[in-house]
Amino acid sequence: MQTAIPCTAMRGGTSKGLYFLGRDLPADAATRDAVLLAAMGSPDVRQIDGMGGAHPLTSKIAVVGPSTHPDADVDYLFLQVVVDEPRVDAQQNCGNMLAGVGPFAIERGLVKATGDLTRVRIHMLNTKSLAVAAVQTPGGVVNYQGEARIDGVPGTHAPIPIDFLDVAGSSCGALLPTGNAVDVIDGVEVTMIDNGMPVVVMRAADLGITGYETPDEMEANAELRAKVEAIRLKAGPMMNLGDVTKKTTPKMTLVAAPRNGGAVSTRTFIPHRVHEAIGVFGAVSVATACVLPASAAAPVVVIDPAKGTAELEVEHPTGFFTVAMEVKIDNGVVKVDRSALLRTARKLMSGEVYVPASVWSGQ
Ligand code: NQM
Repeated sequence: MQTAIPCTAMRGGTSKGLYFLGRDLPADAATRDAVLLAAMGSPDVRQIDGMGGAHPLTSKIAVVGPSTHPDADVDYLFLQVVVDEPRVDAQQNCGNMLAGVGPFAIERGLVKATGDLTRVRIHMLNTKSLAVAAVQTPGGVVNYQGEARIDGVPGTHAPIPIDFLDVAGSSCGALLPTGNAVDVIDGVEVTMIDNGMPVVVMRAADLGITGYETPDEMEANAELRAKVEAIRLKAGPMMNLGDVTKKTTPKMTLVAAPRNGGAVSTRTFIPHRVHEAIGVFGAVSVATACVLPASAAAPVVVIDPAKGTAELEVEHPTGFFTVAMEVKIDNGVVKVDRSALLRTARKLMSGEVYVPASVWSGQ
């Protein structure tokens, strides 16, 4: 016997996963997590008995429902299904899966399309913060086709611009949780920052690499992985995240001078696999570190004086991530007024996912 659960598979930005209406999943979190592990085929490095894609970036879940926030249209809970462990992490947010939330909410009738462009106000439950996504809805129907290109995704698609108002410190309590633009851990200068995602920013050269290695080369470097993980475990409590041994944050970004005309080059452990690009909130946090004069990134950052810091191009292994920011620094105190970026998303499949009835027999 199996239980059929309505769901939609979508690419959101450079990630891919299953989107559910909250009401279609078990209300109890432990049963819900068991259902999601079964749906994705975890724990198993190949996720062969489920829908997961055998990588953290393709083992993601969005749970969407009516808003519990007065200024939002929908609630969005992101859940990372760990590929090779029986674990579902509800602590981190995901700005890539976020890109699919607006289209999904409109298609599933949670939000009514308003003219050619529908603004969907999204309450992000993981970080208790708000995003506004602009979804093209000509004739009241979500349009996925268009000319917007994001690096890490082949082809072009309809643009989904997303604005964030209040993400600074949303996981760590402050943009700079230690109060410092730079700290030293294991002899390495680090900037611990949270502008939507807890990230430890370090110079790649200080870890003995160039910072231009491929994700495969970095994952094959056991000495590097051990050094980065040792720093991460010490950074966790300093960032008010507690013991992060079993958590998917903080992310670890190694920066180097830009090579392709951007502001900085990045490679990011998320936190054990290396990202093929960079996460959305990860990029926003790194871009913010880039504009802090005393940060660990500052010595390698190149800001084009003609363009300033209103738009920063973060280089990553498969291209660029552009972050638009309004940041003020007054007497050394950093205030982020707004960040914004462009994503695309595409509905891939809509139907039902099956889990053994022994895991959940349904409502
Ligand atoms: O930082 C990967 C992704 C992410 C998260 C990760 C993300 C973000 O690329 O907002 O999008 O860092 O785990 O989907």
